[in-house]
Amino acid sequence: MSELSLSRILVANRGEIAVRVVRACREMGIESVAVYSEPDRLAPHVVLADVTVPIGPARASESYLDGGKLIDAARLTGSQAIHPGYGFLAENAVFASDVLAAGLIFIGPPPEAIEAMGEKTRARALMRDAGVPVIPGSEWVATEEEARQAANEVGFPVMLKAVAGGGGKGMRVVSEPDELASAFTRARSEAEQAFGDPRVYLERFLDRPRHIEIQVLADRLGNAVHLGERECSIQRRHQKLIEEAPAPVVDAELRDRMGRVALEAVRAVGYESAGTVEFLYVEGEFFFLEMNTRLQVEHPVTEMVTGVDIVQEQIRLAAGEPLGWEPDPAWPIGHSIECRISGEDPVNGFLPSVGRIRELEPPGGPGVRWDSGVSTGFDVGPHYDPLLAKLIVHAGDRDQAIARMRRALLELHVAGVRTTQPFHIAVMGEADFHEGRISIRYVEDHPELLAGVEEELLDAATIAAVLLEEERHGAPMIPIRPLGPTEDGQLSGWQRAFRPGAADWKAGG
Ligand code: MV4
Repeated sequence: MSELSLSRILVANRGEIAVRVVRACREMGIESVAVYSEPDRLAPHVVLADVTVPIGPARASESYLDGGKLIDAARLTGSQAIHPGYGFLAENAVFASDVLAAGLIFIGPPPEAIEAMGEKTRARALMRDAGVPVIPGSEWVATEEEARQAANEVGFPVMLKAVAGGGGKGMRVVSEPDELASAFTRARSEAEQAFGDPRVYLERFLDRPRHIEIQVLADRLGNAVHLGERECSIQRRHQKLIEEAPAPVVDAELRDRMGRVALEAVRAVGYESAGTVEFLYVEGEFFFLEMNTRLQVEHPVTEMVTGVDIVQEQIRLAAGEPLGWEPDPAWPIGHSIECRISGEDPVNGFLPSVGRIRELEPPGGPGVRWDSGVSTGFDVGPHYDPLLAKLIVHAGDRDQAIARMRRALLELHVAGVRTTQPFHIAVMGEADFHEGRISIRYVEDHPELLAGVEEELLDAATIAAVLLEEERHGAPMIPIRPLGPTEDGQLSGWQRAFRPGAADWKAGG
């Protein structure tokens, strides 16, 4: 590889993604600078970096969201570039242009591309003109009467969306004409509240679509490639829980079509760097939803099935290197699944769970990747995104990947903080998931996955063993081992489980 013009990068983030970027830097012979808030003083991203800079108190607005401090830290440390990770300032066009104005490289797209994709009706028009299929819908509608006319043209049910939207805020389904008046008023005031812009538009409402997205990479010379799709439907309240590549419903022909369309989107906004074009898929049709102008949480599943290091590519591209390679026609190779391990208690409505991580034993073995932002002894606080780590597996095909993920989840041991681990174990045993029958409503369609501990299934000996385990660990036990008989390899709800070797653990389904 030719000598890169970058020798030091400031990582303007924390947690697992900051660790991921630090790792990419080290492999490329680039020094990394970690920034940290007070409670993150001993966090893994700080421990692993070459240089560290304190940037203030826990409150994100005074640390990780303070663009001025981050740019000062880059100057102070002689960094030539800033990697924003995801979240925080990653899709803030003002921050991106402030970085450029300071004479630094922003490891991401041009600010204009961030801005163009931020305004939804503008993005839709841009995409439509580029030949990208968009969901049938309207421009922004100023009055209830305009909304009614547009809804009649599009056909009920419709969805009202905020022009300044994204992430699901200010969205409203309108099933029939009667509901339009109040939905219009509410959507506008919600949009005003959330974004300071009351404008709304409408689209035909798609029921139970799949969320499928295409990963792209583009250089500043106009070369662009796509790395295929990720299936990201399994989510709750717009937080993804499980992602995989390839998508069960996408064959080579559809991948090629979606990939071409994604590259048209890239061209239309003058995109550079790594990015993701999101689609809703329903019954063989797909429609542009939005473009994420950043590195995404779920990028590893694409890395596993292509062998491309997306973060290293992103850094190379930011340094001005040409893309310089072609996608391999053999992609995707095998199958990859990612489970997000977050500090949320799935038994209690995914309530945030905070506290000290007393014990942490990550899984290992063939095809297992553990991207974590925490270590034993770390205090998980309430200030930041609850994502603790990502468990990623790669195997020959989807069935093998599910078996491998289930095996890895059963090996994982976390004590001190409740996590989404048991939810994931339940999904890996659920029939619809096995059959690839998923949609954005998968979690609400499967309330049994959240049924919680079924005490009546436990006999006295088991309860005694569980209590003993809890006492030994000084904390509520994290269920990691499905207990009791299973039918056809699936769990009926997710059951109390305990550590291998702690008591009479039998092989589950
Ligand atoms: C939709 C939709 C159904 N029909 N648009 C949610 C976030 C926002 N960016 C777009 N979203 C949706 N738009 C139409 N016309 C359903 C959703 C949606 C969704 C989309 C992707 C991933 C998760 C989702 C969860 C709920 C709703």
